[in-house]
Amino acid sequence: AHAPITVTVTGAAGQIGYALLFRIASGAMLGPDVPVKLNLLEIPQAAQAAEGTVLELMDCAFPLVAGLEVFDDPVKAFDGANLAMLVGARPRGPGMERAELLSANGGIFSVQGRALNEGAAADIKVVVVGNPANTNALIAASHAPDIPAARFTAMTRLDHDRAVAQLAAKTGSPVADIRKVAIWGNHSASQYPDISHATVGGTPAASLVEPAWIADEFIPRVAKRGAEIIAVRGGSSAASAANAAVEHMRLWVNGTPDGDWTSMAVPSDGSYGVPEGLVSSFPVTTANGQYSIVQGLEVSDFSRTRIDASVAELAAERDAVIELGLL
Ligand code: NAX
Repeated sequence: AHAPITVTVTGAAGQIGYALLFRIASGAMLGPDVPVKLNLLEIPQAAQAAEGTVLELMDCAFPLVAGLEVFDDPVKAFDGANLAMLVGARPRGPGMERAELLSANGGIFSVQGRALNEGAAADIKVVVVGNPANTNALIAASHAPDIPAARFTAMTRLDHDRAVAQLAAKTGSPVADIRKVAIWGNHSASQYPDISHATVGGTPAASLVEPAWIADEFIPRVAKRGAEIIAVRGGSSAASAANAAVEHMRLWVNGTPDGDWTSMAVPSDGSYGVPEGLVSSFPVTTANGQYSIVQGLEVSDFSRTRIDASVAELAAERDAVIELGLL
């Protein structure tokens, strides 16, 4: 039998946490043969609500659940963690300045980076979902000197899935026919959803749609989908974000299928002119628990401008957290 994998989920009592924990416990993330120990981290005020979720998880009688525990101490919650899903973050309140938001989250992610450094398992893999996700991942990595920075990633799979869904709807094709959509840059409205390498049933996507649709409808629709969900649903994306977090980790652990890739925000190695160290989204393939940035893609002038604009925003966020003393 497979040894249990310890998965720590932060923000466990939040709406994404509520959608995520049941998927992990059911085996959707690591497969039907892998038992999971779930460590739920919350702030003290929300620990009781997380205990309520634990009661419900018990009541599902999931055969794969090998442990369920709630913590309000990050050091204990990350002790022995193989996978860490950092969902909890400080939301942007009304009238909150960007520096305030970065500083509040810097406090959270520096503490969690140190706690991971102290006790996580040697094979720890981290995905940051809580916003500003890319920069939060950068902060956590910088406070975990003994963990390779490459293990700290941020989630852009929701943006990737949104792009796939929009392209499928536009071309009237099944989602399963779509390959090689990519998200570049920051998980923010500046992101660049790219279909220049994508195919639909083997045909280049760019030959099936008008350039104006790409520039004026597809890109802004995907980049601003979060706001659209809030406007229509009256709450921010939750189940779709949880699904994307499951997919991010599932693919990282189990590998991307032949002939396709996923999108992940990872510390740049300088590929495609993205300054080294910035946690920026790239198309990546994964195998044997490791990811590699897809190399050698042609970058058009159209793509270059958009990648550079989003990367400039990431560099500005990094400068702001350096100024706040968080790196
Ligand atoms: P909620 O406000 O419902 O839940 C957040 C939870 O985190 C709360 O229960 C809170 O008590 C907890 N929390 C806060 N600080 C914590 C800490 N230091 N340690 C442990 N837990 C802590 O938010 P939810 O809708 O679940 O969203 C969570 C985060 O995901 C937000 O930052 C949100 O902006 C971000 N998102 C990121 C997405 C992405 O694609 N990367 C998409 C969806 C989502 O908007």
